[in-house]
Amino acid sequence: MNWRVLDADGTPVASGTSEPFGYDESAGETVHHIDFAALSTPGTGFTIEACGARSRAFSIGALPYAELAEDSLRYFYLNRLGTHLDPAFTGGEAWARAGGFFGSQVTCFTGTDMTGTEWPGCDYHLDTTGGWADAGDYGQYVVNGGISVWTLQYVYERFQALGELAEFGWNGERVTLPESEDGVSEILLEARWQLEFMLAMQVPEGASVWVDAREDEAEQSRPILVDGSGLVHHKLHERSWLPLPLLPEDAAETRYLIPPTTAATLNLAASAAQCGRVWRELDPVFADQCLSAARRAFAAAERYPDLLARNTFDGGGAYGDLDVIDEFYWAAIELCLTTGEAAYRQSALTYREQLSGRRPIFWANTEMLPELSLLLSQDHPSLREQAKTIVRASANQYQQEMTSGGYHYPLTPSEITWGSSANLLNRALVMAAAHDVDPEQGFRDGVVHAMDYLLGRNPLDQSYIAGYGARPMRFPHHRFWANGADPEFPEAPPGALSGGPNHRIMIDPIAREMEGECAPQTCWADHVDAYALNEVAINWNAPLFAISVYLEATQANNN
Ligand code: 9MR
Repeated sequence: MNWRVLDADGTPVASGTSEPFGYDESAGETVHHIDFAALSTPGTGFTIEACGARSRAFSIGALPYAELAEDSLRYFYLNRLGTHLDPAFTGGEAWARAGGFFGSQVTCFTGTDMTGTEWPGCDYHLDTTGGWADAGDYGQYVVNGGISVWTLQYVYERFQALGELAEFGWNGERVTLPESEDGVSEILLEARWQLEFMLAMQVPEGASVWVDAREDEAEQSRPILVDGSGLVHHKLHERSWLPLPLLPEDAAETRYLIPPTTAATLNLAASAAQCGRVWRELDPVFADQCLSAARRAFAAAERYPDLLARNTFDGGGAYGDLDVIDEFYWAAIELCLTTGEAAYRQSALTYREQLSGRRPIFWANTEMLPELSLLLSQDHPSLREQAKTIVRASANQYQQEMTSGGYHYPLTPSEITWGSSANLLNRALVMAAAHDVDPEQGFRDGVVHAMDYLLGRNPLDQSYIAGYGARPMRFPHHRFWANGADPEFPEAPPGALSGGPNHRIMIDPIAREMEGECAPQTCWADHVDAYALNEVAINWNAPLFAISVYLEATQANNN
């Protein structure tokens, strides 16, 4: 088919013939490709004409990702608990609100879990005030906290390695926070807000705690009392799910520490180890606190390597994970990078042997994270060379998968599941790192395609990012951005990312209705009740931030 691009005055500025791709099953459409990359004149009001139809108007801008980078970081401030959200920092009055979950002195879960087992509780309280809400719920989960904090700190470390922090203003000039301090990166300050919560979830030295010691296949939990020193509680939430909408100040139910798990313990070990190096110069006391917590956590995880999280406690997400070798590998490498100690290196190599391949990054699949950290280090040349090979191989795979799909984006139908937007962005993160290593392979194009897809170049003609694109997501499943449920509550703020299409775990009331009726890429709705399709979450916004800053910086530097 012939196509042309018109400028705002209707003058043709580019034209060509489409390339038929054929039927794309995951999109449920027959697709043609057009390529107008040659058109780079900045302007607004461009449209594409083909087959007698006209596209929405679009712009061509010099640095389109800069504002998104700031908004996607502000997402985290907007989800802080244990603090009032001050309009000076919210990027708009609508998202300011009173705080809740102040003076959070919590103790261990007592009573009956979902498998019918009684839990006796523990004799200590932890002050867990602070941290971020995980998502549309106010639950707080160490497992998901770990990958999110790691991703923010990784962005910081990459800039630091390239010497580009100040050049792009990420030394405190881009996003203002209550803690802002001259020269200190807002990226680190925001990550610290959550990290301090995670540190507070660690069992005090010498305290005993009940953990679930059930065998692999057992349906019922089996509490045993252990020396909890260094272990980390899996999560913190109420006995049952809170209603929506709900202001944090109105949340009055008691919250409980859910028993420690090996995965939560290793999530703290990995992200606190990384903290131990990124804060070294800026705040040595905090860096020491992080590193010592990380060491204790790692030792505790080695003492109890099979405290596995399952769906046992109601009122919050499960964040279950039955394989923690990848978390062991991740934590060992981060500790090795921070301390340079041979024992951590040896331990990392042992866990690495046991990995079964390199899965795409996901909150439960963390074995690629340490490879990205290794790329930034000068200290372990042989590990770094191996990391390059591993990252390149994954990027090649994603690139190939991209070219075999009609919508030309690096995701496979099997990953169009709960949180698919982040699956896509995490693949983009690996392609971005591969581009750093090997700029000649076109990997950065894959990153751009991933972002184009999220911003609207998709079969639903939908931007999954609030405030961006022609038809942005507006009504997420969120207890405060709950305009979809109650007009008194705000819509999603700019820079918040929807979980995205999901054709695999269609368990919410909206998704259930669509099941079997939608092509994978179209199983989505901008609906407040669609928590499996349209929630937001810290581990999804973190790679959105990472990719926005990456695209902004690489575009500005022409690399
Ligand atoms: O992101 C999580 C996804 O991978 C799981 O399939 C899903 C069901 O267990 O849970 C998602 O995480 C949710 C968490 O359990 C509770 N807070 C909201 C999270 C995002 O929907």
